[in-house]
Amino acid sequence: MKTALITGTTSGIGKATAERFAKEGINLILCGRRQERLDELQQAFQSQVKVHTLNFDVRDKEKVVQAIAGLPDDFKRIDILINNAGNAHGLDPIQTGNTDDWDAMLDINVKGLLYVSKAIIPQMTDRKEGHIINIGSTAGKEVYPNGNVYCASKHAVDAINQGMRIDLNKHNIKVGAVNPGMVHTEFSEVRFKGDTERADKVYQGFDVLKPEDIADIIYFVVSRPYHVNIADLVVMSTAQASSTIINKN
Ligand code: NDP
Ligand code: 8X3
Repeated sequence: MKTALITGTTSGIGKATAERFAKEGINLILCGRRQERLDELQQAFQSQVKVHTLNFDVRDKEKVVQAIAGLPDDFKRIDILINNAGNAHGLDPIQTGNTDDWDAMLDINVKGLLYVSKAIIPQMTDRKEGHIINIGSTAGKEVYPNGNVYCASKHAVDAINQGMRIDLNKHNIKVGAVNPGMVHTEFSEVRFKGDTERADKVYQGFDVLKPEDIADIIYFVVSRPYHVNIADLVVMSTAQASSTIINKN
């Protein structure tokens, strides 16, 4: 049985992916900062697979290292890493952007992803086997108005995904990105700092992607034979043609 460590499993895409993996018999290391949600998920999945929870902020380099180094024996071998934790903070033009928001997006989406990867990659290179999936975004392919720093963070994920694949190639490690367009999760609620009315409007009037749609694709990616690596995948709702062109009713 394989073991996957998924960051950001307390909500949205990470949670749906954990649910799907549990159904498919993949043991789980669930990560996030909201312990009560991690506990609920552990309760829900532990009749299907082995589950361990890790509570750390991906920004905290020491905690990341400690959490992964301290995994119990049954969970020490990580076959699949899903770098999913991430978010947007604000949607402001560059000239009035909030520098704390910028720090949060770069620290979580870019540096956090690197810290978690650095803590796990050595065991994969030692074994000459492992699979890393980086959750990017259409925002990592295309910049949209007021998306400036969030888009920069996801362009960085795109570059890191390519860099990881190149550097880990000789170690036989699979590396790929899944880049979704809009998915209805807590993403916009976080971006708009709890303004649920504004967040809901983002997804009104069109058939937006659901977290389960992305979980399906992530499971497809991890279930290919070892010699097949999905390197870079972009997925949008049928109603969405680009970050700004959406066929709303
Ligand atoms: P959600 O807000 O629903 O989930 C985000 C997850 O990330 C939560 O489980 C949260 O857990 C975790 N997280 C956030 N900050 C931290 C942190 N500092 N340390 C540890 N964990 C953290 O959003 P989504 O599911 O939509 O987002 C998941 C990924 O998908 C992100 O990388 C996002 O950029 C990307 N994405 C989302 C799209 C969308 O439209 N929704 C489209 C394209 C990409 P907790 O708060 O418990 O720590
Ligand atoms: C999240 C999708 O379009 O809100 O990455 O940036 S979008």
